[in-house]
Amino acid sequence: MPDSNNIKLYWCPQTRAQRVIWMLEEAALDYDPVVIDIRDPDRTPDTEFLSASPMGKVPAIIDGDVKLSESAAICLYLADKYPANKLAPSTDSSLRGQYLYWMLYTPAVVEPAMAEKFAGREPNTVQNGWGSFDLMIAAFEAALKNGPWILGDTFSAADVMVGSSACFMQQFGMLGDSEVLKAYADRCMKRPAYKKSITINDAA
Ligand SMILES: N[C@@H](CCC(=O)N[C@@H](CS)C(=O)NCC(=O)O)C(=O)O
Repeated sequence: MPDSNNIKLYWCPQTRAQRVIWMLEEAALDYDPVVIDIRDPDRTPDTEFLSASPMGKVPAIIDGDVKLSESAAICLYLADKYPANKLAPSTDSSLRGQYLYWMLYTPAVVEPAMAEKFAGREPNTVQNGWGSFDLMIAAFEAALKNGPWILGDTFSAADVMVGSSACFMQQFGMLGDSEVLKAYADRCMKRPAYKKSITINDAA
C-alpha cells in the first residue's frame, strides 16, 4: 500500500476544494491541509502551491513527487493510487468507461452549463460542448435511473465529482422538479465523509 502520509492539500473554504476533502475522507487518507486565501488579492504568493497549481486555483495537492490541480484529475489520481476503499473500477472493468465519463462530466458539462445559466445566456446546443443546462440535467437524471449511485450499486469517485455538483445545485435551488437528482443529492449529503468535509469547511 503506498504511503499517503505526505499528501498536502491546498484548499480554501467554500470552494470546489470541498469535493477533494470529501474524496480524501472517502478514501480514508491522511492529509495536511494548507489554506490558500483566494479571496485576498494581497496574499503572499506561495511558490510551492503555484508549482502544483499553475493557474493559482484550489484545490491542489502535493503527494511526494506528484503535484496536481484540477479536482477531477486529483480525484482520478487518488482513487487509482490509493485503491483500498475501491473508489474506482479497475481498468479492465466494464464500468471503467462510464466511470471516466462521469468523472469528467462535472468540469466539462455541469460547470459550463451552470455558468451559462447564471449568466442568462441563450444556449447554442450544437456549438456548446456542454449542450445546455436542461440537456445536462436530463442526461444526469437518466444516468441515475439504475442508481442509487452514478455507476449503479457501487459508490465511486465519480459520485464525489457529480455528487458535489448535485449538492451545489440542490443548495442553490437549481434542480427544478427533478426528484431523482434531489434524492441523489440527499444520499450524497448523508455520507459520513461528505458530512466531515462540510464540518471542516464550516470550521475554517
Ligand atoms: N476546474 C477547477 C476549478 C478550480 C477553481 O476555479 N477554483 C477556484 C475556487 S472554486 C479558485 O481557486 N479561484 C481562485 C482564482 O482563480 O484565483 C477544478 O475543478 O479544480
